[in-house]
Amino acid sequence: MVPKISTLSGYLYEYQKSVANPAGFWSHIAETFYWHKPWTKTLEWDFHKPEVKWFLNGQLNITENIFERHLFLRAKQPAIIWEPNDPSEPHRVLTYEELYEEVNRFANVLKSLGVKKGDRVAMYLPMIPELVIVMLATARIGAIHSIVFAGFSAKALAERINDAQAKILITADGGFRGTKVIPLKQTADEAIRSTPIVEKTIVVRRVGQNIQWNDNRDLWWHDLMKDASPRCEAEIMDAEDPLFILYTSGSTGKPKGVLHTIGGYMVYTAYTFRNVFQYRDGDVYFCAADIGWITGHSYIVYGPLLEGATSVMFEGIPTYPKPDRYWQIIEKYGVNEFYTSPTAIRSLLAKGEEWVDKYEMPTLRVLGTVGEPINEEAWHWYHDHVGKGRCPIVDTWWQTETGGIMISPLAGIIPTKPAYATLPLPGVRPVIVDNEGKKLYGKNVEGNLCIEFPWPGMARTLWGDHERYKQAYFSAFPGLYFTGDGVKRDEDGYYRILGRIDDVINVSGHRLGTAEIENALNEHPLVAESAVVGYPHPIKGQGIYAFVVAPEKLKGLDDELRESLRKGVAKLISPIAKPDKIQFVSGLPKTRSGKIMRRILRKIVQGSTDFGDTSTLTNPEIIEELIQGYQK
Ligand code: 7RM
Repeated sequence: MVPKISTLSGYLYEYQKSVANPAGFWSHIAETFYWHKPWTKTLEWDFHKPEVKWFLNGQLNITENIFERHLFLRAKQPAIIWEPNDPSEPHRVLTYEELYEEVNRFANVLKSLGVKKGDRVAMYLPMIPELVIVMLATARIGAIHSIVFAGFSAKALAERINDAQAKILITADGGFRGTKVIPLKQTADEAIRSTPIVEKTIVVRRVGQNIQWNDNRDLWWHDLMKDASPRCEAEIMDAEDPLFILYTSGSTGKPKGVLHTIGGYMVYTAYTFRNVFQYRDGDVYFCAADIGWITGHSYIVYGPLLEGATSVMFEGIPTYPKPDRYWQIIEKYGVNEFYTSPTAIRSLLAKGEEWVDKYEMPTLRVLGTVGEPINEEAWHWYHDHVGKGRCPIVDTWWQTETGGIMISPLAGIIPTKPAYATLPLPGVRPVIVDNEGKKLYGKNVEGNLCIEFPWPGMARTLWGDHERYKQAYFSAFPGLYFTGDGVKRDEDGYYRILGRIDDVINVSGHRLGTAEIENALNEHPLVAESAVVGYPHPIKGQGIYAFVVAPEKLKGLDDELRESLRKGVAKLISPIAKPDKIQFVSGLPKTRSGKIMRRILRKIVQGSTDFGDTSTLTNPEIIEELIQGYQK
C-alpha cells in the first residue's frame, strides 16, 4: 500500500519533499510495490528532446501488483462489483481470487491465439466485467491494450485499430444503455472491412441478439474460456515497456494514440487514488465513468485494484430507469467514495431535488468530479443534496496524457472552494505562463497551464509518432509540458481551471477536436467548408456549434440538410460529436493567409460583439451576416 497523507501539514511536508528530491520521493512510494528487479535509476528526463523515463531497468508485472500482492489477504474480498443497466437483472461480484482466475484464463486464451509481448489487442466492449478481464489479461502477458469507447463509429474504430495495428479485437454481441441496445458486433464487422490486420474477433455474449458470424474470424468468448487454465505466469516486463494506448482528440483531425508505460503509471495511479479519495481498506468505491476513457482506466481499474480496493462498475446511465439510479447504487452497496462528472451532476440537478433527497446515503464520505470545469451551482447541489453537506468534494483536474490526477484537493485535508481544483498533488509542479512563455509567479495571475517537471504517470509518447508528441505538448513553451488548458491562480494560491484554449472542446466531459467534426461535416457533398466552435451549454458544459458554408439554393431545405449533417457526424465519429446547432453561412471570416479567425466565431456564439482587432480579415463584412444568423 502506498503511503497516505492524513493532515494538511503532512501534505505540505510531502509536497516540499517531492520538489526538493523527486527521485527520492517517488522511489519511496515505488518501493511499496512488488518488483522482480529493482530499478537502477529513478528518473531520466529531458523536456526538450522530449524524453521521460522512470524506474529505469526495474522489472515487474502490473497484474502481480493487483493479484499476487493482495491475494493472501483479499482473496475473498470483492474486487469488482458490477451493477447491470437494468436493476432487475442480478448484479455480479468478482472477488480478487475470482478475477485473478478469469484474468489468467483469458491470458491463456490470448496466448493460444498467438498474442505475444508487445502486440496490440483492441477492445470495443460495453461496461461489463469482461472488459476488466481483457485489460488485465493483456497486461498479464505483456501485450498492449487499446480500448475504444463503445460509443465510437465503425470508421473511428477502424482508424484506431489500424493505427495501433491490433491483430485481435474483443467485442460483444451488443451493449445495454438505458432503453437502447447498442449493436457493437455489427459496428465492429463494419470496421473490420477496412482493417486487414485483424486476424481474430472474440465476441462476448451480452444481449443475446442475432448477429452475423464469420467462421474464419469470429470466436465466442465462452467457448474459448471453457477449457482455459486459471493459471498463467505473468510476463516479466521492463518498467518503461508500454502498458496501453488510449486515443484522444487533439487540435488536428487525427486522434492521438497516447501511450502509457507500466512502472510509472502503476505508481502514479495507485498513489493518487489512495490519497485524493482518502480510501480506507474495506471501503466501497464507485467511479461512474466509462472504462473507454482514461478516468475508467485509472480510477475504475488500475488505481483501485492496485490498492486492493472494492470498485463498483456500472453498465448503465444515471437516468435509467429513473434519475435516481446512482443514489440507488450508492445505498445498495454502501458506497463510501463516489466519483462522476459535472455533466452528470447538472443533468440530475435538472430533474429536481426530490430524486436525490429521499436517499440518505449514510455511508458516503467523499465526492469527486472530473472531466470539465464544475460551475458553482452544480458544486453546491452536489455538496448539499448528494453529500448532505458533510462530504468534501474533490474537483480533480487531469488529462488522458497525465495518466492520473494532477491538481485536486485531498479529501477532507485540503479545504475546498467551489469551482477550484485547489492545489497540486505531491510531485506535480504546475507553472502559469503568458503567451510569450514568461512564467507568472505569485498570486492572482492567469495564463497557460504548463507542468515544469516530470511525474511518473505522464504519457511517454504518441503511438508511432514521437514528433507529434513533441509538437503537441513540448513546443508551445520549450522546456515545459503544455496542457492546452487556461488557468488562474487566486489569492490563496489555489488553481482554477478555465478550460481548453486550443481547438479542443469539452462536451459532457468528452474531449472532441473541432477539426475532427469539421472533417466529418466537409464529407457531405453539399458542404464547401465548415468551422466548429464550442458554446456555453447549461448541461453539457459546452455545446457544438457549426458554421457551415453551403450553396445559396439550399434555402428552404435547411432542416433536412441539418439532419443529414448530424447523421453524417454520428456515422463518421460518434453520436456524442453531433453538432447541437448548425448555421448555414455564405463564408467564414478569414485572414489574408486563408486561416479561419476562430476567435470571432467563439465570440459570436457567446453572444459577444467584442471582436478585438479585425483588420487582418479579408472579408470583415461577413461578421454582420454571422451575427444576424446566430441561433441562440
Ligand atoms: C480526465 C480527463 C482532459 C481535459 C483537460 C481539461 C478538462 C479535466 C477537469 C477539467 C476543469 C477539472 N481527461 N478537465 N478535469 N477541467 N476541471 N477538474 O477528463 O483527456 O479526457 O480531458 O478535460 O480541459 O485538459 S481528458
